[in-house]
Amino acid sequence: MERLVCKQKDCTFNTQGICLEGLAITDCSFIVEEDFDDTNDTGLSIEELENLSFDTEIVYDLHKGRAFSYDEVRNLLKTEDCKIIVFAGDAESGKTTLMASLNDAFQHGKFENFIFAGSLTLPAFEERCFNARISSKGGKPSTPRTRLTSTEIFLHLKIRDKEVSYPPVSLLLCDLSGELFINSISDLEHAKSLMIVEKANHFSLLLDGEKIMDKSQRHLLLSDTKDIIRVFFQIGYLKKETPIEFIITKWDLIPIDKDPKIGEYIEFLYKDLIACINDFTSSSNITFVKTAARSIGVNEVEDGFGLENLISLWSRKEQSKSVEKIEPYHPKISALRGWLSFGARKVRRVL
Ligand SMILES: Nc1nc2c(ncn2[C@@H]2O[C@H](COP(=O)(O)OP(=O)(O)OP(=O)(O)O)[C@@H](O)[C@H]2O)c(=O)[nH]1
Ligand SMILES: [Mg+2]
Repeated sequence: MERLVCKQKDCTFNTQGICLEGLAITDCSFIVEEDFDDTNDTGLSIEELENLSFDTEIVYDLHKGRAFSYDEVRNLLKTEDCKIIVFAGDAESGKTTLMASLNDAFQHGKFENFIFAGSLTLPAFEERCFNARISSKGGKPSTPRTRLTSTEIFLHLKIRDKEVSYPPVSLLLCDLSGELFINSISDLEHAKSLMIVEKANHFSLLLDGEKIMDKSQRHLLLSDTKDIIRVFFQIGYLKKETPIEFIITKWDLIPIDKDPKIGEYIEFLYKDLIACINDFTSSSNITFVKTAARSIGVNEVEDGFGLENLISLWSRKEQSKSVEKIEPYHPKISALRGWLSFGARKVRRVL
């Protein structure tokens, strides 16, 4: 018997029937006919299979679409080249909502230049969107807080340009609790346990738009953001070449047209953040993006505003990282350290 196989390394044709280059079977020179043994993947003939008795319990370990853990990601990266996007920023700055909204936007065809090319963690995306959708019917949308000790933190999203001129790009979106980053500020050992930052192809630092609007909170937001940058440069996890995005979230809550002073403050914020990075490197790999992943419809900002700019940034061709040494942080130890450093920060602020 004969079957069609693709000879190109890592092509998804053999596993999913989809040509990596987006070509028709007849147009792809890598797809060839090959002799095929009529026994099957089990190595048994049809007759032997029919006579099998099922006394023995066979357990197959299929991935059910949960977010990936570190170990699972290590395995995945052996077969699929993925870009790791680490989302950092204060608790409730909108990290999880932004990730979930990316998938939502793809499902609703909201992007002009990109299409959805698959995900191994669709249920995990759905789980994160569910509460926001339910509560948005009754008023303000709300995403459940990410647990400090969560170990299943990677969401997988494969994207492609609409013209299918380039191969798809796989993204691993890292959904950590904001407290882990805040705790890193006052505890270097804790910061070092977030080794995934060193492996990031992109470090996306979120700035909460709601806090930018609140004069009593904006100063602390800026100083915390600069401290996060400093700590990860100091321990060498952020490097000259690491692309850094500053993402202002909840742009729908910022009435930029009504108050010119806000525009001036945002200009100042940008300059201050660039100056902070320039203390460590003269990198030009810094981008500012404004987003409203889940707009509540004020200030005429639509849902999903700015997300395409992010997709466009992440889909650029760059060197991907070696995956051998991805290590998890240790949730239990980190949680304990977190509480201790949280206490220390409170004291620091009171003083
Ligand atoms: N108005 C508005 N609210 C938003 C937007 N994005 C997120 N939010 C709200 O901000 C709150 C916090 O969002 P999360 O995504 O849970 O924040 P997080 O950074 O993941 O928080 P932690 O998991 O605690 O670190 C939720 O109630 C969201 O509904 C937005 O674009 N506009
Ligand atoms: Mg979260």
